[in-house]
Amino acid sequence: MNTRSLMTLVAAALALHVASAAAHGDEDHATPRRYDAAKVEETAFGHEGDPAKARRVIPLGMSDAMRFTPADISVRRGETVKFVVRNDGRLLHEMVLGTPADLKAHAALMQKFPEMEHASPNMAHVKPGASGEIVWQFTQAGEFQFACLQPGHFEAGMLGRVVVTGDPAAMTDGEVRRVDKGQGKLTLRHGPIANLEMPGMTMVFRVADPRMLDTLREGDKVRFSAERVNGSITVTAIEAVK
Ligand SMILES: [Cu+2]
Repeated sequence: MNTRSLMTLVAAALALHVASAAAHGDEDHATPRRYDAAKVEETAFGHEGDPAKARRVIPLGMSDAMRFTPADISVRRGETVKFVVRNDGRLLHEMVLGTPADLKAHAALMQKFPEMEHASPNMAHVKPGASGEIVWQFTQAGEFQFACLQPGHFEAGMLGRVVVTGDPAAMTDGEVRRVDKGQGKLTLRHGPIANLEMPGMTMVFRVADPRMLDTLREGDKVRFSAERVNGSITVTAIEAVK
């Protein structure tokens, strides 16, 4: 073999290597998963959600300080949410949803087999500077977790909590006092909100989606659900009462 054909061979091998590395990156990071209702599998903490039914987007940050921000999330049973996870660090991070027992076992496995790579709908591996998504429907009430299972990250405390609260039908009665479309805010006089342990009062809420304000008028009687989302008391569902 002459030098030239050897160089060609080396170049070809390099190109192949680069191509396969890029393919790994692309398959589970850049390209969004395609939702296929026929392939959805139920777990103890719910199942992959239909992106068309995700009415709430929850942005999350991941940092090299081995933290998720926010690390505490509340959702309502039956709700489909879209987590948009941004990697603000310089290391690879991931978000894996599961039961505390699942995640602990999975983390131990990752310590043993650090090269292990897998992709399922409850996880998003995110390269530095990039964003990933998980669309999930929580079908069971309870306390679940999300963690980064890159070797050592879970052990360093890269862990968060999802509390799935009770009955989706549990709503609070209220009356619209003010609709502020510009700010995406709604003032309601309301009865006690059980899940927030809040007594009845008149207060300003954020709304999960500004479109929720489109049909509301001052004086309307409503039923609504409110939760703490990213530190703000937020109306996550609302309907007018005739
Ligand atoms: Cu991490």
